[in-house]
Amino acid sequence: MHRSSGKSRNSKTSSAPKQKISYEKKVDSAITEYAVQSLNWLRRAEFLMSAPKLNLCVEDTGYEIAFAGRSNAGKSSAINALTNQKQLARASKKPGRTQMINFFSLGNPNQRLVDLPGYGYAAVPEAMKIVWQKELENYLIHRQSLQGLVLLMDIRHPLQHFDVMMLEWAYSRKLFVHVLLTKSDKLNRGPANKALLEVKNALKKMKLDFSIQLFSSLNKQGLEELASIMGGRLNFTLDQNVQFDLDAIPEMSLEDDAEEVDFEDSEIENIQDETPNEAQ
Ligand SMILES: Nc1nc2c(ncn2[C@@H]2O[C@H](COP(=O)(O)OP(=O)(O)OP(=O)(O)O)[C@@H](O)[C@H]2O)c(=O)[nH]1
Ligand SMILES: [Mg+2]
Repeated sequence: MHRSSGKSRNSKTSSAPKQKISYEKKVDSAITEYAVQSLNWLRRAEFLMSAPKLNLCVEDTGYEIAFAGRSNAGKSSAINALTNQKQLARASKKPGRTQMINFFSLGNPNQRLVDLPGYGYAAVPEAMKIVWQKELENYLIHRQSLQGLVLLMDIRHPLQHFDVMMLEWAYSRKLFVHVLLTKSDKLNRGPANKALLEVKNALKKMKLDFSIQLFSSLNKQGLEELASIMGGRLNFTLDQNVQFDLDAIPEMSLEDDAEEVDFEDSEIENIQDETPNEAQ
């Protein structure tokens, strides 16, 4: 049962973050017991394996949700925020960091998060891009355990060409899509809500099975909402024996050195690929 606490986290977070944030931390007005327990469950995440292609992925059983989006959209950071682990997925200022399909188990190998390589990273040689696109397509079309996608788009650059392509793939497979407008900390509340409404209206026209929210790995806006969606889609069931405890919500923490360098699209085109060719 999802039960609202009706409590605000304002009091809890006032002592909060290490890093400089020039805006007020945005807090969901009501946090459900289900969200809290989902967050605690997600903290169990462990790296399972990396695969360069579909036929080398973990066994296609159980449930998984894949995080997809343009390079630098914040996929790896979102997985780290969600699991409250600083380096579970490797995040980087340098676009193109994630180069494999990375699987994370949630206490059980049949419930997984998947960090996909970002698309739209122009510094990758054309031939490699084509191979990657094919692998991504293979994964999205054939993966039976895939329950849905979390599609991440930088709130300042939503619905780019590849994002629309992902949405079309999702639609063709009747996959559920949960959209995160990421880096919401970069905009004030008014412009952020305006962007949310605009993207929502555009998606409605695509007749998708979707939901959408604002998200920030930096100030943790939308974390509980995302955790609830993950729990629901990955078949996480509420443990009625566990006491609902608001203090059990993971505290936010982002190291000072995680400060972001922004890459505008044109800059992404020009960055040389210095990323080592290793897992993740
Ligand atoms: N301000 C801000 N910066 C963020 C946020 N999320 C991620 N970043 C920064 O954006 C950059 C890219 O983040 P990643 O999580 O590595 O992005 P990615 O989508 O996994 O990138 P690829 O692996 O290249 O596909 C890093 O410098 C992060 O610190 C956020 O919510 N707010
Ligand atoms: Mg990544």
